[in-house]
Amino acid sequence: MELIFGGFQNIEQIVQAAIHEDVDVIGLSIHSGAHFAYTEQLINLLKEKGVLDHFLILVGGVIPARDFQKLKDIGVSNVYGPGSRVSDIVNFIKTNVKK
Ligand code: B12
Repeated sequence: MELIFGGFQNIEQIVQAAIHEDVDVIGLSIHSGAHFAYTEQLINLLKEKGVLDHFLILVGGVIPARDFQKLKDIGVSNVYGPGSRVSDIVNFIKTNVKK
């Protein structure tokens, strides 16, 4: 896998980079408690551009377990909170990447 670490970009920059680099997965790492706001913004922008189907969307970081399903309901493929095993994340990506 090749990883493009975006650093601390805003959602517009992340979407622009994902489209430009033609990535398979967009992963957000959010520790601030603002996971709904950022994730909704990401999904809405991808929808607006008509490219939501192109990407597997993953969210990780300090996300309470009670929010996992709500994030999936708005379009996230999977959510990984603290203590997640990297091997599980890698396996999920390998199994679910869309191309
Ligand atoms: C280093 C650090 C930072 C660095 C991050 C630098 C960097 N480039 O990564 C900096 C200084 C930038 C930072 C900023 C902030 N931090 Co900070 N930070 C930490 C710290 C010390 C370590 C985090 C870490 O790397 N852990 C090691 C990794 C391996 O574990 P992890 O982050 O839990 O990740 C695992 C899973 O969550 C998951 N995962 C995480 N991200 C992703 C992404 C994807 C795509 C996937 C698939 C999986 C995944 O997989 C990992 C493996 O299991 C923690 C305290 C701690 N000991 O955890 C606080 C901590 C996470 N930070 C905290 C806070 C509050 C913040 C800020 C909100 C501070 C602020 N007011 O701005 C910001 C938020 C930044 C953001 N945009 O989300 C709190 C969160 C509290 C909460 N929400 O309940 C913590 C817990 C500290 C604390 N006890 O108060 N932080």
